[in-house]
Amino acid sequence: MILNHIQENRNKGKKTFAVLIDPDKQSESSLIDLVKKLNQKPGPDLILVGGSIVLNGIDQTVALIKKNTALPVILFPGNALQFSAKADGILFLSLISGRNPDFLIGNHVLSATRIKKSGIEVIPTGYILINSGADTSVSYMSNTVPIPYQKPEIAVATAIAGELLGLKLIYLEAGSGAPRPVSDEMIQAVKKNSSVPLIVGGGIKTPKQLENVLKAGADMVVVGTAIEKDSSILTDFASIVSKS
Ligand code: 1GP
Repeated sequence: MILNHIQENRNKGKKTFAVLIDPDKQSESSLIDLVKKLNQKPGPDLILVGGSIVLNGIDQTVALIKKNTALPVILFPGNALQFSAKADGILFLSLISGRNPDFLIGNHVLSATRIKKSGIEVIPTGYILINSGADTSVSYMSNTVPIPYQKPEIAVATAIAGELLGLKLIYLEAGSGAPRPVSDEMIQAVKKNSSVPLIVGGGIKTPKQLENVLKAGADMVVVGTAIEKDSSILTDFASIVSKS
């Protein structure tokens, strides 16, 4: 079980490393090459698949990834269309920093029956979008306003609300390709005030940024763009996570 794995890692003081694959940013051959690199050790613990808008087929992408790796593949859907029963699990995201009912319950209703029937692991996740200096696809596509970068107290209150609603993970998201990751101060504040595992992603491009995010308290980190641009950083990033 994926959630158990993240929780157990956290209980042992270990961090979890996830690589995000956006199906639209890969050709079939580049995807196979990337997945082969992800299989090397040290490497990620799991693979997330999704994006704010995905035009290529999620199902084919997941099938191709599964064919080339034994790593768990988790859906990270931008909307109800992004589902594949071939995945091992799904982050069932509530966009709790936003006030758009479509991303709080609408897409969930559209996809719930199919997800339940598939039997894949469902991980209820509080998704909190932070303004990290640029407009992001997720903010535009979800029609929600992110939490201001310098307002950790709003992120904390939002994370607490998510936990009280029964969500099992909190994901602090700067947005894919963000100019900078979520601040250390905000990560520390959310970590201090929540007891579920904390995921941090968006804008992590350098070893130093990765170290800071981990040191500030992320239990799991997600890296997409930096690895898409240069997969040679993978070993470096994976060893930083495993030593943290
Ligand atoms: C985006 O948090 C993920 O949803 C990863 O972001 O592409 O900036 O690494 P990057």
